[in-house]
Amino acid sequence: MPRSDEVTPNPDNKTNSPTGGRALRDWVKQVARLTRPDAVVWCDGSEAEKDRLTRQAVAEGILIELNQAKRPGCYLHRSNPNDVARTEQLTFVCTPNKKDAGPTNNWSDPAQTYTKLRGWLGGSMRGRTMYVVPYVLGPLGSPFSKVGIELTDSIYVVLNMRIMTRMGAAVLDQLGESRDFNRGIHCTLDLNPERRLICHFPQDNTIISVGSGYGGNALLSKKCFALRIASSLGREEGWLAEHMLILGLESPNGETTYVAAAFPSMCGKTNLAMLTPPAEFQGWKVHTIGDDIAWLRVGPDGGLWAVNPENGYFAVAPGNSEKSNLNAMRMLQHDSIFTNVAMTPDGDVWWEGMDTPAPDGLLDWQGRPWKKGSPDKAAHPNSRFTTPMRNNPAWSPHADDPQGVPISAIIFGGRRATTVPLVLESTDWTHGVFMGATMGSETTAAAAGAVGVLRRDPMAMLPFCGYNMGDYFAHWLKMGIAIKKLPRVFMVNWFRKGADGDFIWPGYGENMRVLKWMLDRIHGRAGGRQTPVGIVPNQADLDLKGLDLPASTARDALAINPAEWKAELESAGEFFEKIGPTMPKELKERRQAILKSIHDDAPVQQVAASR
Ligand code: SAT
Ligand code: MN
Repeated sequence: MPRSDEVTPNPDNKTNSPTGGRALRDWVKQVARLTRPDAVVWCDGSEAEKDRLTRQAVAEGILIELNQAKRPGCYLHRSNPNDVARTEQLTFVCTPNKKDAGPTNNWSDPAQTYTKLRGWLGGSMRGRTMYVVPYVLGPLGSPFSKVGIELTDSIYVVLNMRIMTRMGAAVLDQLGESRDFNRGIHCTLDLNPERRLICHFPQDNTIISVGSGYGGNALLSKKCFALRIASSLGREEGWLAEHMLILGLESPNGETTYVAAAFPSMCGKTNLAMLTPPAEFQGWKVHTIGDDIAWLRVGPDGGLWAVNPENGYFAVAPGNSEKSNLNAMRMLQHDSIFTNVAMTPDGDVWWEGMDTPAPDGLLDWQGRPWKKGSPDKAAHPNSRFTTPMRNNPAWSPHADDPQGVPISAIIFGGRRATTVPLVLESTDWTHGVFMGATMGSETTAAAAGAVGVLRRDPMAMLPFCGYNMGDYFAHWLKMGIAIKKLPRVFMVNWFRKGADGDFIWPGYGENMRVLKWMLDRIHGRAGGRQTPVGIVPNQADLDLKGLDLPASTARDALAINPAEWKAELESAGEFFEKIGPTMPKELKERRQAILKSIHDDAPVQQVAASR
């Protein structure tokens, strides 16, 4: 048996054992001395390594091989039933000063937390293998990109990281002798929720996650590094790490406009990122850059440029069908890992909302026989797929562009049954930041806890901002000065309900109609009406041709109800109070100004196409 304090080379990689620079090797040794794994394997990202680990995962029951004739390269993972979503109450930002984590994050003292975690980690990998996973977020060699190293004792994590990031030996070449890399330690322990913690130490560029194998808790590249740690780095270095998809829209005359959109988890980011335009939009093309995270910087032209730090999608499975997301259904045909979906008797996957009804003999997400009409879902509501971004037929090669893509609009959206119209445009940058800062959304199954409760989720970053939320708003306002060519800012709501309790707007591909209005605003081709809370399209400004939507329904979708908005702004004011002394006064003043201007009989003011 190899000595546990020694780095053992990857058996697949005898000729070229990647062992990184000195700082990296020392850190890996130090963690191995603490956790005592039987072996340390440096991952090189090769196909041979993937095959070997996949075979091992199947042999150990970590992955179930799906029907390879129907879905080549696809596997199913069933997680521990107590470990199916992010656990926000167990997620901590451990800054030296509590106020730097702010009122919206759980905080614990870094020294005490390190001591506690060291205790849990001591000898925790005995009998296991520790994998060294080198990855880069953002295109290799891009000025946006950052290196991370995740040490994990989970093969499932390694195989997911291989899809989600640019992972392998090339990363060590980019890193060289540099000490500038994110240090991530992930240890499965015994999946006891009593010993589950996801801790971030922004001052040390370090993450320690124990006791969970769930994506957002265990794939440290994702919410932990690319959002919590990166948002903190972005504040220091003058850029933004955001919970946003990035999408390019190409018009029939070849003009491509890129937008970035922030929505909370499970509000359709993946759908929007690869949407299929309605039949009436012939000649329009959608190009996906990313579906979850955007890193945004001021470019040489003074505009805002974005890259997707990730290389794959880790998205919700239920609800995906050929109708709701054709591209997703196509990309899931091969080389994907499914987590907690249901399995058919012929070794295929199934979930609620798929085009085909549940077949007989279905096994639910826990592997138990499932009967039609059962009140329990066959697939877990937060069941997921992990797929390489290149699998997506709408994938844009600009996702690999080191300089990123220029962003013409930022979109904020939430899940709101009332109040927020289909679309609203801000009047200036501060108003746009205000819109993001006051975003609310009804909670979903992406995080443990009650579903359907309205909570403020500013910029969809409430669970992901790695520092004080008030300082974060101030950073957004400051970025408005640094960006010379400002993107427009919009707010959308696909989830408004009518008096009958049904969604008013059909959503999915039809959202293209709303995006088209935004593009027309950007390019000076469409007007709208000015309301106290922003610019709303008139019905005639929206391209609704071919859509079977009664005029009264369209009116309901676009309505601004003064009483609802007064209550909304009062509630936003309570949230601002909770942020406390770091809350920027520009946003507080804007809230008061908007509140004052809301009248029941305010005259309608038309807005011209260009401004
Ligand atoms: O946190 S995950 O990235 O696993 C899923 C989500 O909530 O967006
Ligand atoms: Mn997300």
